[in-house]
Amino acid sequence: MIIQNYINGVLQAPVNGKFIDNYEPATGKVYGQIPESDAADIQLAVDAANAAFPAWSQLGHMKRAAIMMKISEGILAALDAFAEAESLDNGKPVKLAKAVDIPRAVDNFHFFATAIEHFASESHFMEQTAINYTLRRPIGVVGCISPWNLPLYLFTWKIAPALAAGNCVVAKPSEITPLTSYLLSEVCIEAGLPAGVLNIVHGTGPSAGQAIIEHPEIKAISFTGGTATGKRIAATAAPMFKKLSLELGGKNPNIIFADCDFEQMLKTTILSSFSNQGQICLCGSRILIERSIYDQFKNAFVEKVKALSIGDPKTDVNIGAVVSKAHQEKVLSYIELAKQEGGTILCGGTAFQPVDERIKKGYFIYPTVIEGLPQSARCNMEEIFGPVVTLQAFDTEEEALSIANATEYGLAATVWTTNLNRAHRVAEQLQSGIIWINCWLLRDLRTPFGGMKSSGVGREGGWEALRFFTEPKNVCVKYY
Ligand code: TXE
Repeated sequence: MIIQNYINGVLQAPVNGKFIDNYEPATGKVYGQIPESDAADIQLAVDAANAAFPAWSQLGHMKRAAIMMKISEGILAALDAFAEAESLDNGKPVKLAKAVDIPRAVDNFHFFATAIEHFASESHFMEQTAINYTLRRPIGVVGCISPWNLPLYLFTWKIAPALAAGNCVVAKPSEITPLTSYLLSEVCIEAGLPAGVLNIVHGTGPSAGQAIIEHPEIKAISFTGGTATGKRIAATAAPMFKKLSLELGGKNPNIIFADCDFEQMLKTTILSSFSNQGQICLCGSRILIERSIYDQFKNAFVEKVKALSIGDPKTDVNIGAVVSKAHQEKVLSYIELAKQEGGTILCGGTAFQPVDERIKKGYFIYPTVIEGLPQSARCNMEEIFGPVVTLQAFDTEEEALSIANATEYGLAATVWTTNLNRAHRVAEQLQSGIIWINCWLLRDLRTPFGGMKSSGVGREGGWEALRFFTEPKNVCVKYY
């Protein structure tokens, strides 16, 4: 499978003719190649986007929405093929991609296509003097850069609002998981998206990604990825006064009070710990448990974790492969570090070595539960982004909050309690952009999505995304 760039409506090889290998994480084998694009391809994409912008921005939101609905329907019609491609590229179970990733990409286009039909701006009336109205116009050419953990899900989460608002887009998916964005370019062609409106350029972060960030005609950047990359992007883009939306890492607390609905909490905590092999920025990687139920929780949780099936993501398993050899090594090194830091491995703790010939060289890690680490341990402070969680006991609500807020991150938090007063009190004091009470990953696409502290800048979702991708302009009209 040789992937191509989608620039000016045409599938094409990179200008330099160079390609890089693409691996299947479940087998460790190269199964295809992707363009190693650089600044020359980004320039072609920016030229195409600039040329397409006047017509696309003036097409009218109803017509833009109609094309976006066709893209949504095109993904839905090929849902199985998209899900299999996502699993092949990322290592996640096909059933997860079918249930979550691809339906969400369908929804992203549907949601923002309809949202733009209801988007409105404000007016401010000055008694007997003047009326102000705020025009919200598309920015022009914008850049969208996405990571490998939820490839099509996050790619479309950025592209859809940008297009709906009337911008033209230069987008780069992660070089580790490019396949579904390539399939998306085929759907866009079939849906009749005008040439140059969306350009998908493949390649590495330092080459194609950096060229997007540095390009003076790309006026806004929406990025999801690691915090270190986010810092680098901000350092380049801020002096150019680009609009920035950064969705970065997390080290999310999952706070379990003794008065919770134990069964519901246990079932959901398995998912919030290990869905997508723990590679979701919203996973609850630090589990904080009220001391009176610590042992009860630990025993029940570890028993359930040991029962999770791991293996070929094409089959009916709970846990597939992690995304790459390098990532497998990074996660395993954190498990070694946890031992050095004095932690006890309650289950997992090693790579899974399959006997099945097809996946013998795949990148698997047993779901791992660690206890006995203080909050100050690196394994409790740094984002591991794999199937690894730590357990910590707390005695009081104040202590739970102080542990929860002790990291540099502030993306998401989960709270389990049946005490309504406590739920609201704790939610108010948690330093997180997203808080789930008695649930996890329950998403309404209209809500503001994003983190505080080192977890990012700005919010995505609903009106927030449409506001990000438009430039407000106040017009003050005096009358006599
Ligand atoms: O992500 P990167 P990596 C965390 C997680 C993971 C770590 C590193 O802890 O272990 O980050 O992962 C592009 N200019 N998350 O290295 O590098 C890159 O090509 C422009 C959390 O894989 O941040 C890709 O498209 N772009 C996270 C995207 O940035 C650049 C999801 C993300 O890659 C660039 C992924 C540059 N200089 C990792 N350098 C989450 N919050 O969901 C890289 N890129």
